[in-house]
Amino acid sequence: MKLVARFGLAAGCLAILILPASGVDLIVKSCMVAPGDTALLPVSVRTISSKALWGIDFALFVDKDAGSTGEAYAQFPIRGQAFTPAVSPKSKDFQGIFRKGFMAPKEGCGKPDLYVCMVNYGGFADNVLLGDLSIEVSEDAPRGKVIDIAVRDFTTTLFSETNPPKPYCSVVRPGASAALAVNVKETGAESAPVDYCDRIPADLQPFGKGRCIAVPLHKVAFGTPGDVNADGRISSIDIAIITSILSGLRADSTDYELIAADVAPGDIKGKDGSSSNCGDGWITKADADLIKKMAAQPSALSSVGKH
Ligand SMILES: [Ca+2]
Ligand SMILES: [Ca+2]
Repeated sequence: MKLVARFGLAAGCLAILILPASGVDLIVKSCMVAPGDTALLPVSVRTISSKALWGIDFALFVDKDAGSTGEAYAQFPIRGQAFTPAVSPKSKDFQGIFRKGFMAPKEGCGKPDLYVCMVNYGGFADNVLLGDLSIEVSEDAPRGKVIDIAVRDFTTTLFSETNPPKPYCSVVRPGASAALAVNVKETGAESAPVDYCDRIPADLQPFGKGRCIAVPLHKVAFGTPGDVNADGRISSIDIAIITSILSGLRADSTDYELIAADVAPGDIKGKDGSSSNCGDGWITKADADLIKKMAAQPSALSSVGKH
């Protein structure tokens, strides 16, 4: 099998990843969000192939952890808006985003909280932003906690043409699947393996930024960007922690610490204007510098990224 070597520096070490020459990386960035606010998680893909990505679908499951009232700490909005596509469909294209329509799961499978399907005739651009996931976080979500957005296999059901439609065939679907075009014609698409990335692939590491620590992907952390120890304020303690992360002295950093420390290059505002945050998926000196600014001037984060 033809193999492609991908090189990069991760956690200060030379990492050489050997991956199949064909496939798709599915990248869902993590986000820090205050309790009671809405998190926006950018979803992007890139094709590890010279062939164009034609279509992709994936089923998402949110951790069901809940507070004393029984309300889940994090969930997709009830009415639409759980996924906002960033790719405009052409006449033949298809975009489907479902929260319902799945039958009781088969053994070993679950019922997804959200299913996203996108087909783009002629292919997507490479390294394309597909859209943004919206996730509502409850008021009683505890600061410092992290929940996961998983991609897993699921059961779906096909319906007959009767009125009302009757389910007639239950199908187990892979958690994520993709189709690559063999050529530019509308025939010959082939299925491709999807890697739901836990970290941004090392070869996408920003160049010339010095030491880079990869931040966990597809997670929502409850708290304030830059408040690395989740004590409700940004202080010298947070500066000390990110300094130790960057120096390699804190190898056992938690997911929360890493997501909270990834503040640069700037913020992404929530739909309601609240301060949500998605860093670039890497902790570098720029993050330490910005946290130092934030400790001295709490508005430093919101002033970055506006230009
Ligand atoms: Ca703090
Ligand atoms: Ca960063």
